[in-house]
Amino acid sequence: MENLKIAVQKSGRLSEKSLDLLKEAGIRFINGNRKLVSGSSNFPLEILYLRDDDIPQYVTDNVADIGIVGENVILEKSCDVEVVFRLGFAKCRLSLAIPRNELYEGIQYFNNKKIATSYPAILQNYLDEKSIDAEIHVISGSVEIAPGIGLAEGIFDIVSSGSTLISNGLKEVETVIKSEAVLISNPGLSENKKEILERLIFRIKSVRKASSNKYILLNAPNENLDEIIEIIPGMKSPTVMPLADKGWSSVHSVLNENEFWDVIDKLKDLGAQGILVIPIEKMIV
Ligand code: PRT
Ligand code: ZN
Repeated sequence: MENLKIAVQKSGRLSEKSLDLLKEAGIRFINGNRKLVSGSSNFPLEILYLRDDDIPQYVTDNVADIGIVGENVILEKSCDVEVVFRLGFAKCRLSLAIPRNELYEGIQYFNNKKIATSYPAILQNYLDEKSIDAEIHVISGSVEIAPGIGLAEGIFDIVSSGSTLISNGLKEVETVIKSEAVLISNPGLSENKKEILERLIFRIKSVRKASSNKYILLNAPNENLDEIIEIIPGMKSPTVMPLADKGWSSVHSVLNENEFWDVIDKLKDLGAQGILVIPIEKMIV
């Protein structure tokens, strides 16, 4: 059987999380010391370690079938790849920033100004949309120092906590796009590779779902059992077992993390006792 080839960042902000994701999906790597390629002993997957900027092109050219990369890189390069799954890590935004003391009254500020960036395509697109005529200065790193050394009046760069901007005396004035790590695929995968990709996505979803849900066990007074069951419906319906103590039942169910505290409060109001909440490792629905 053919292997599916996945390109991940060799070293950088996406590397650990990309490999963790594959590990959580139960995939074991052979010689996982990030040489150029490593295989898996238990899943038809080969891992290619590359610079993040090269990943979209490798996927377009079929050197890799799929890849994990920041959405910002895809948008900048406009390659022929499909985003098949949003991964939710490495979240950041691409923003325009200017020196802190400048007065900013709107996007017209940038008319006839110089903006330094490593993302000229996304920026040009945005400026065109807003009918702003600015000069784009492409630099590949340390964009945030450009205004300080007189290279540009503003910058367009990745922001996450915002502390890099602050420590360079800049303020964020427009957020242009939001980005996160995404799983991309070549649009023309063979049936066999598509099937492996689906299995991989299924595993990732199961792990994700499990981590956002908890297993809950509690003792409920029988007179409030119906109401309690309504609050924690679980995957199909909760398991209810009588306790030796008459008038009480043990209820087991699954609870979404987002509604956790709300539900716990309601359960306590309904007389639930001995509430135990346990993490779930995997969840197949
Ligand atoms: O060597 P290689 O080319 O593979 O890596 P790289 O240096 O190009 O990329 P890397 O590892 O820095 O980032 C990979 C991806 O992580 C990016 O393409 C984004 O999708 C995502 N990401 C998430 C970030 C950040 N957060 C981030 N904060 N990428 C860069 N930064 C930088 C930003 O450039 C700025 O200098 O961090 C600084 C801002 O951070 P704050 O927290 O001070 O606002
Ligand atoms: Zn890069």
